[in-house]
Amino acid sequence: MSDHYEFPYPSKELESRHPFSVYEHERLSEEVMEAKAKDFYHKMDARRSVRMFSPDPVPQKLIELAIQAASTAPSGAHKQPWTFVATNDPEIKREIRAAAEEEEEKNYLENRMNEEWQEALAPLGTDHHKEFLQVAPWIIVLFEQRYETLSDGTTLKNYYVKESVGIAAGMFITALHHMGLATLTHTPTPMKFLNTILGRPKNERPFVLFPVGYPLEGVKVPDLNRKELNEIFTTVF
Ligand code: IYR
Repeated sequence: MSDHYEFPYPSKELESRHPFSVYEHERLSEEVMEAKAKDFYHKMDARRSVRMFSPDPVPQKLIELAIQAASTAPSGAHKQPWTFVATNDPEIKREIRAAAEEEEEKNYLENRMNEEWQEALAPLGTDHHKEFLQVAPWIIVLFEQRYETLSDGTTLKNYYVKESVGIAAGMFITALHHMGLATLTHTPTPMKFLNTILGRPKNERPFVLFPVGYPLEGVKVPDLNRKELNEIFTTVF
């Protein structure tokens, strides 16, 4: 098994102190791998962020499954430093919309986002109106846990929190798209109001907010192009 390794993992000593199991993995032929990879790429390339959702309800079970998929993300020291807070409560969604629009008015109308930033957003045509926060059946806020608080009140540090939560966010978006739902990565900055509205503790900081639902039928999206492989990829041999 480990002919190539002078220092096999786990060492006997390590395995005597911590549990390990054999990773089950089915090796596929390269043809099958390529077919699966192409399918997946095309599926992912069809994903778009949308800014108008249908009000049609989405069962909570589907949201839970996407969150379970997201929570399989790798994380620093396997701390899984995230909390997904979901609501479909009309009053809470209304409060979130009102608070988000208040912040966004400062961003857009009082130039808290500078001219260069607003110019970069011009092709997307975003503004301070965030109706989708009330129309989409679900709002899910992903909080990063900057540290962990134990029941005796002591705190434990988390590691690579932004990297870990960013990966989980990507997997959440992927899981939603895979099951046929749409979302938008929304950051109504500053987002501290989400702790108050959603009653989250002070070790948690909002990372990103996701309205989730079906896209509104006929919804339009900016006609954007994705970078070609040669613009984002290089090799070094
Ligand atoms: N948070 C604002 C502004 C915004 C910023 C970026 I960078 C975007 O890609 C899109 C929007 C908003 O949500 O409108």
